[in-house]
Amino acid sequence: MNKPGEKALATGAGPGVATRKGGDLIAEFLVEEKIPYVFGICGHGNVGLLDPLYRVRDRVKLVSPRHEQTAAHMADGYFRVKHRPVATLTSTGPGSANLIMALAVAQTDSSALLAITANVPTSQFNRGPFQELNRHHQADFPNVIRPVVKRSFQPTRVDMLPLALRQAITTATSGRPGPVNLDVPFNLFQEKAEVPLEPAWNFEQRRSGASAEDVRRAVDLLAASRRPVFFIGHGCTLSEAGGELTELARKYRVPVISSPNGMGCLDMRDSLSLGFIGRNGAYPANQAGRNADLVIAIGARFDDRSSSSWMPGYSWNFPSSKLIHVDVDHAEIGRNYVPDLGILADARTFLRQLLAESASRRIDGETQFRAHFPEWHAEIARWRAEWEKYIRPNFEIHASPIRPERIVADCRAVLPDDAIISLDSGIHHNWFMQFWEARRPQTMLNTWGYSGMGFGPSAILGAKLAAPDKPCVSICGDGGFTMVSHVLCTAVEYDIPAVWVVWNNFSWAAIRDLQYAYFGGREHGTAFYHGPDRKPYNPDFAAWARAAGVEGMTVTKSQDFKAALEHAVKLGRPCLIDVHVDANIRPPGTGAWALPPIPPMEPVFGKKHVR
Ligand SMILES: Cc1ncc(C[n+]2csc(CCOP(=O)(O)OP(=O)(O)O)c2C)c(N)n1
Ligand SMILES: [Mg+2]
Repeated sequence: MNKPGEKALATGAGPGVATRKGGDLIAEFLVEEKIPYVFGICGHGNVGLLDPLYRVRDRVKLVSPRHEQTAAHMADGYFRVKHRPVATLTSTGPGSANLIMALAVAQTDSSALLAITANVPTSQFNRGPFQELNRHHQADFPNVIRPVVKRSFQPTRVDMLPLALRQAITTATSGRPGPVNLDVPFNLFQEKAEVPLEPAWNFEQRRSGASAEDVRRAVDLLAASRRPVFFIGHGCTLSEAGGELTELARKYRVPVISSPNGMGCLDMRDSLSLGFIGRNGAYPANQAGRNADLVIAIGARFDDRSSSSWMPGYSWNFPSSKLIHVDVDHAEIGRNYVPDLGILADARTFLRQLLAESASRRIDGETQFRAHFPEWHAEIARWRAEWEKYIRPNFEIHASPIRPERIVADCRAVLPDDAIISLDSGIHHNWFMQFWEARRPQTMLNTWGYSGMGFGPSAILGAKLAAPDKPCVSICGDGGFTMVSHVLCTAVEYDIPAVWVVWNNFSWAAIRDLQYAYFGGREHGTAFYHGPDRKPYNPDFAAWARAAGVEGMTVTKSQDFKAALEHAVKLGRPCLIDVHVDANIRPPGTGAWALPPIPPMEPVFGKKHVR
């Protein structure tokens, strides 16, 4: 996308604009907006756009995965890594319906993409043609997609396309990013109009800050605090606020708790980084959260997983702790906890304002604002030492099947700081949110809000296209990988050297463990078996990979994993490692999580503490 003033109107606005087919107009818009990829699957409804895309194929590459869900996850992954949107293209009806789950993932994790869907010709609206949904309204796909996008546009004439395209990209990328739908009736690709394209805004351009009064109040609260913490989320990452966060945290020595999508904004090797909070968080983070007297939440939601299901004393202690809640989305401010100070602002702008305000508090040229909190840091160091003593020995154990900690440790040892990992939904993710040490922003891609399986193994393809020079590794469950195993074909077809580490525990282990814990230790429908004696079953994932043309390895001993991963990362071709992980070792809960009315599980390490 272009910065303001960087370019004139696309193809020469004003008199002399060529008469173009709607399909060409869309293709040219993608070129003008520097959208380098369309991830899409064909259908009779969108063939009218494939031909215009052929004409711009040197500037907009069409990648066709084998399932629409994967197309949208790829676009989502691309945006999370590069912060630039790409498009998906799907056909009328079922092809577009296959997008829904992946759009929900993008929506709930604030990831922008343009979902171009095709619909039936306007002249056939309400006649019930092939693949029209019309029970309540003609060509009603926008109503199907509505809850999972920021906005759905359905232009019905070619001359409506320029405005719809501009508004679609602007809406997707500005404010809180998210997916946007452009639903195009079939005839618009073919019909012509003499209309200029309109350039879009981009999300860099909207950086609203806090009022001067609110900035002063925030610094007053920080100055009066003795036990402050930052709680940062995807909003910090999206606003590319890592530099400002790091500067502010280090200058005043404010510790940082992070949600998974905020990880890496502060290098997690920094002693100020406390990791994730909640049931699957780190003990020092839960201790700091529940003992803090001031929480400054920036671009972070207090969802159930990062708040121990809002039960006081497990992760947070509002209202006895004060809360400053900063977000670009007013709907998130005060959703679960009423803040003492709610601020509608961009994360980076707000952090810059805090830096400027705290530096300006001078008397005789000396900064009067020296927030170092030595007692607070002594307490945190003690919690960190207790936690380390409890967990560290398990990182050293070699075994077969492999202890989960070894996978996390060896991934960290092998992968460079800028490598990108994607996680899926499942127990493997819990291990990574508890123990992964992200060192750079945009390097840990999590399906957080919607937790959709299939995201991780698919998004890694988009991530690799966004960052071809960085190793891109999907760590995914055996169940989740099976859901989208066709990603192997796309990697081969388009030469995308992604790596999949299949965390093979022969079960839907995250759910199996809930069943064990809540329902008398029984297992039913949550593990994979074969034969009369119910032996654990899975396909031979490595052979499956090889059948697709991907290098495949099986690792059953922890001693072998590191070398296998090193090989995979260096290979320069797609590669899958099937890793047999011990299904019976669980990440230690340090907060709580509740599924009412079942009573919550108490932490196994640490305990509730209401101030
Ligand atoms: C598409 C989808 N279906 C179902 C679920 C519910 N679910 C969450 S975790 C999980 C099990 C995951 O199994 P696996 O991929 O093997 O990962 P593991 O927990 O074993 O690490 C399931 C079924 C989901 N989140 N997404
Ligand atoms: Mg599994």
